[in-house]
Amino acid sequence: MGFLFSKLLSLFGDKEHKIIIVGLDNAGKTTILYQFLMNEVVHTSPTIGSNVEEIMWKKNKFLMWDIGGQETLRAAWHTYYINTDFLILVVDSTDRERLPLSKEELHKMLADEDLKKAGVLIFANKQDLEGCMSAAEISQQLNLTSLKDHSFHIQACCALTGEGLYQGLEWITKQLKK
Ligand code: G3D
Ligand code: MG
Repeated sequence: MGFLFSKLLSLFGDKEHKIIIVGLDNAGKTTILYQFLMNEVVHTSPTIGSNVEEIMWKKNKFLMWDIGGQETLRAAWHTYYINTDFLILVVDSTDRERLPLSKEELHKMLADEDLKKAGVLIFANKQDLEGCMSAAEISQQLNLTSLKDHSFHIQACCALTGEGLYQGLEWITKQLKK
């Protein structure tokens, strides 16, 4: 019965896909989540623990988890990995100093068994700020081409205006059809 039900649901394109949004504190994760949710900028405060919201996009239903990125919280990221379809890594494109740390966290996460099948979307956020790194530069510094077992995509964006965010979701939607 459960199988039949989930089969029926998938026929209607109603399966819920789990996405986790990770990245260092201040990268823009919560701003992105709430842009997707209501297309308006909210005033965020540092996330303690996590926020979760259901987002519909082109008949696809996503359950998006925004996980707090402070150092003490990063140790708990792995508890969210199970059944994740997509991992969104948000990078503050002006934060050159901590890009190596983002890289380290990304490669550590992707080595986890529970994320073996997850697609990876990187948001090169804060493209509105002067002196920010380009998506190409971030891609190189994160060593994305070394990701042999995951499909990945990097998208430049500005979470404040929403620019680029839906191109990112579009990539995710395309992956679902593969
Ligand atoms: P986090 O959830 O990853 O920790 P937040 O990050 O979403 O809380 O955002 C951290 C700060 O960065 C916020 O500023 C937010 O407004 C800002 N921010 C997020 N995205 C962008 C962007 O694309 N451009 C610019 N210029 N700022 C952005 P405050 O001042 O509220 O701390
Ligand atoms: Mg947050």
